[in-house]
Amino acid sequence: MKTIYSTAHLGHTGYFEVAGGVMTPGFEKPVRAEYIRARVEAVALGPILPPQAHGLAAAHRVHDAGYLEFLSRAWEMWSATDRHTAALPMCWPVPGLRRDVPPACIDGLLGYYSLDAGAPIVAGTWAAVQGSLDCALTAATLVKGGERSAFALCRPPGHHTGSAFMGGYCFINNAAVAAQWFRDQGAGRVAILDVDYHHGNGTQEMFYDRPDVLVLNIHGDPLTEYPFFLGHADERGAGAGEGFNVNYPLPFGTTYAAWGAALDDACNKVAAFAPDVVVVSLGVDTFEKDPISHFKLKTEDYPRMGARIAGLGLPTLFVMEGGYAVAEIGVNAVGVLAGFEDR
Ligand code: 6XA
Ligand code: ZN
Repeated sequence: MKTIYSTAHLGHTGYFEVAGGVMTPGFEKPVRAEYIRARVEAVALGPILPPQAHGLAAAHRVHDAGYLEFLSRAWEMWSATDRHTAALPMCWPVPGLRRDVPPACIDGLLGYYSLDAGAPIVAGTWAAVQGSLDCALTAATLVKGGERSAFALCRPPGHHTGSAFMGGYCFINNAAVAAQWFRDQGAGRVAILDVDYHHGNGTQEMFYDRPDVLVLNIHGDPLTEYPFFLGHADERGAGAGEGFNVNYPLPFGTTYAAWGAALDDACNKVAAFAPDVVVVSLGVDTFEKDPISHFKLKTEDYPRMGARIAGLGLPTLFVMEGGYAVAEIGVNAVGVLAGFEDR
């Protein structure tokens, strides 16, 4: 399996997040991707290749134009106000406030276009975001060209990003853009299987009323876990998309016994849908030692996960999402890919 990796991610660094009420160095940091890349090399998974530049046309298919314009200019606008720390929002248009008049200043726009204060923007963020998207689209091109699978080593991740907001470390929804790109390239049906610990709210939002993209999420129950406001089992899609969104919210402490049963059910639904391609939002924050998550998967569970997905016998694009136990992130993420390849 080929891995697509961009050094552009290295510039998205040097920021803080609020965790437990305390300013904390970001859990989503460059070493994550570097350890995964090192593990890909160590097990000789296959070649590691740089992405081709794709521009933003594919992103415009699922993202709001005003949002992408904001993202591309956010650092320039923020630093023009003589602030040099990461740009973060502090005020949001919750129900009861107006959304019809977009603010004309960077502080207002940050809130207007975000879910939370969890997607800090620094000088290198926009280049990293574009590099991450390029990794997804370059890997998608390999799969479209006939490879059984490919691994987009994306950083920053993407699945919390909706059509017009950032959040949860995410800026452009790499998996969603790739899924739409497959459709635009002629795939009739695409399945997105999100195995990250957190619900992929952005991906769900983008395809919620569509029957051509089946979205399945296995994740921490939003009653007690981020992103809190989406990801319940009764969210089954809307209109023509009714029945084409499937959520598996699971409680804190979930081990592979229950997690694997959800995966089994999800894979059966994917098989019945018979997509042309599967996009896996691959997060390994389900790991028992993850510092911000509460599932109890073990390192030996990740190859089993990969083998079950391989059992679908479908072309598969893996897109990296979360995972913050950095010492084990390479072993776990590449464990899924090696399990997929049955080695
Ligand atoms: C709250 C937690 C953000 C979760 C990010 C993640 N700041 N999503 O891993 O998959
Ligand atoms: Zn996550």
